[in-house]
Amino acid sequence: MLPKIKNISCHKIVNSRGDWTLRTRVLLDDGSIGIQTIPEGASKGKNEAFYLPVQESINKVTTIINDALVGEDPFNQGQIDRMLVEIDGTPNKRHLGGNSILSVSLAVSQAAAASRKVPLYKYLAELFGNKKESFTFPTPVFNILNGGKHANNGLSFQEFMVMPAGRVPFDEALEMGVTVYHNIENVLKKNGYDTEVGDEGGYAPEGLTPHTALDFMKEAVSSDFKLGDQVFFGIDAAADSFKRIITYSIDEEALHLSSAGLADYYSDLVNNYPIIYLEDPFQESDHKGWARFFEMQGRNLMIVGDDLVVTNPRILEKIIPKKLNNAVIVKPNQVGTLTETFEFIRIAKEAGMMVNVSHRSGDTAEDTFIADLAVAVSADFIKSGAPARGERVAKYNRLLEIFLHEKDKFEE
Ligand code: 2PG
Ligand code: MG
Repeated sequence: MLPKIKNISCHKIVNSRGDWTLRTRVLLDDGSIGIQTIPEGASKGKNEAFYLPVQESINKVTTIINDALVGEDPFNQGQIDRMLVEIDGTPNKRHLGGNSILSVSLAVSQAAAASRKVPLYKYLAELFGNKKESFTFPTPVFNILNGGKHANNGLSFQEFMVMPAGRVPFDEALEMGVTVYHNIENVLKKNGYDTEVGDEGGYAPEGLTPHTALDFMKEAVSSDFKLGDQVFFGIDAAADSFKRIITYSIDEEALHLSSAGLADYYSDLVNNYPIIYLEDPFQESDHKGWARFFEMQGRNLMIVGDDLVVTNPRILEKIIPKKLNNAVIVKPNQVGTLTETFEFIRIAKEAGMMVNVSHRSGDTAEDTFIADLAVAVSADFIKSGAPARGERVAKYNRLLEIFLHEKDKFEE
């Protein structure tokens, strides 16, 4: 007989930012267990699934959701997620909470994989319909300098990242990230800057501007790699956080720019630094700004929607015809179920968009789900912050484990 869901329990734990979050456990009647903790963003998109206060969320998981799902088939992920969405009954999962729903949705998939005795990425690949013989690995995008809402250092852009060129083997990519991370620490020290870190493990000294940040990155990369050949730059501007009523304000350079002015500012950066990736360059509602910039730079650059599309398949469908972006961020907790996350990825791929699976700034070391997810769906990229701090490296280390397993086919 196929196993059924026996019990769903949940308790609170502390995340990387010192905030409470959920740890949900799904038990099957064959003894298999799936455990999922839930990340939380700081620079959230307005249309993300609702994050219910943690105690309320625990109550929903252990009463309404547990009562509804006990006895259900854990291998029918589509049905489980449909039930969760239907019981919630609101457009943004306000009733049960996106956090409650996601914790159960993902924990069910983990319990199912455990019951089948297959690694999670293989089970997820099967659910997604990825029938590849061998898995491709996402290119990691390492965040080495933090600003915006992830630091308190007056730097407007949220994330300054380095990425290897093309598809280098994952172990080499990780080696590059680690080397540049140490190099930039030395560059900062040499130039008299502090080396405290922000929420995602990147350095976050006061006194940086976008230009000095990129100059220091140039120095940090150039000592070991060919800049613009082996290693490129990426930025998550998270523009919502420096948008004032009318202007985009880069206060550290005394700039108060219109949307068109900001597009020119970015173009200038792209002409002077090897930037190939720009995430949330404009506020999510500034579609005119996105469209103008996409027209200018869409052929040269990955223009990545995060807050713009919030992993929501219905929102992405409306955005595609507007020609605003050519890549998307995938964060399961923005939408709340595994099935909707898969649907979003499918739509993005069909539209020819690059896919970057992402952590959140508040995260846990226990949660490596996005590593397995990125491999399962053959995502182009993964971003999980700096190659430092437990909750960030847990994902990279899990990818390394899968990579070595797939490469050498060693026994799990
Ligand atoms: C982002 C994310 C992750 P947060 O904007 O891409 O880096 O930040 O989790 O704070 O929304
Ligand atoms: Mg972002």
